[in-house]
Amino acid sequence: MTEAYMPDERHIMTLEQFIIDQQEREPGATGAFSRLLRDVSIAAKIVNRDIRRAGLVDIFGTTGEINVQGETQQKLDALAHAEFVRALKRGGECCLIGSEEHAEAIPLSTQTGADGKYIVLMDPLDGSSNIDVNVSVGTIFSIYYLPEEYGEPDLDAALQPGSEQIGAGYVVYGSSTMLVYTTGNGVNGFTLDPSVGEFLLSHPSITTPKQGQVYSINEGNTDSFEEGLQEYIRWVQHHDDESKRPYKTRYIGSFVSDFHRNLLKGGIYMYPATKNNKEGKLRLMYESNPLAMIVEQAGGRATDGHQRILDIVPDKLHQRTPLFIGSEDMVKKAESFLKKEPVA
Ligand code: P6P
Repeated sequence: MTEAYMPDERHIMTLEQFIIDQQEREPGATGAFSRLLRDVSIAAKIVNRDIRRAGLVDIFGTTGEINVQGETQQKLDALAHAEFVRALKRGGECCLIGSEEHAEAIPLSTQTGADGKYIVLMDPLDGSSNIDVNVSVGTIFSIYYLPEEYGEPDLDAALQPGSEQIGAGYVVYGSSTMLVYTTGNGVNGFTLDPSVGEFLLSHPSITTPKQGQVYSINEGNTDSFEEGLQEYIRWVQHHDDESKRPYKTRYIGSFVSDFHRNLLKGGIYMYPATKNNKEGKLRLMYESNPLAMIVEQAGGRATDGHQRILDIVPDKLHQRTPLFIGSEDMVKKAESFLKKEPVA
């Protein structure tokens, strides 16, 4: 008798199955959070499809609109925003969305009648000015509970410090498309297999090296960096075999991509206050907080140069913050220069 076909022994774990397994470890879990994550992953697949076709259909370029950030809105920014809103509205688990592409928070429950209890804050497509030149871009999302005291969700309900996030993640649309997320129990990465349309567990239990040899910053702004930061940049560029300096500079103008590389290989991403961005450029609620949760869960560190990002109490949806994020020892070293502490 011929042997039955035995599939490859590798244990193929889909994102859906992983989410269900995680849910089964949560006593009292209703499945609502799992469904919310499923809704996000569906939108990510649709945005991925749109991005991969961008060169072939008329979705390159700009909408002619200026978004709330005062930046020219790319067609794909608007498309990505619409896809995530549509998926979250259809799923019914989300009651309020905050998006880089929309000036005001978007309440969903009144429109759908659903009683979703999650708030999703997101940058639907970060780094989108890179799309026309085929450089990787990303989606970043942050998930909070709607606090008990709020009947109707409104913006105030969303303005919680990052330490209150119950989930955070990003999608990087690069040489492959990956979804990386945490719910506070470690960080896991899933790679989209386009042949089956599933995100498959490819990077279980991601941890980030305590030390790396890569620094990511726009050195075109050096003149406006505070003195301590200018000293730190000179320090990383100084030759020293023992500490493997000079470090490599890698900065591609797409935060998610720079962050993802540094997360896996070790490194530091810095966007400090500059003359043009006196509060820093990265947004607190839907860029810095979610990736700060991820990096801390992976053993890294994220501050504004002085205080933990996740401790910042927000007062505006689109507020910005200086950001130093990545390998713990590298962020601490940069902070020591910012404090103008004696350099060991
Ligand atoms: P600059 C993209 O607009 C973004 O928000 C990040 O993805 C990226 O790291 C940064 O801004 C690039 O900004 O000022 O260096 O061009």
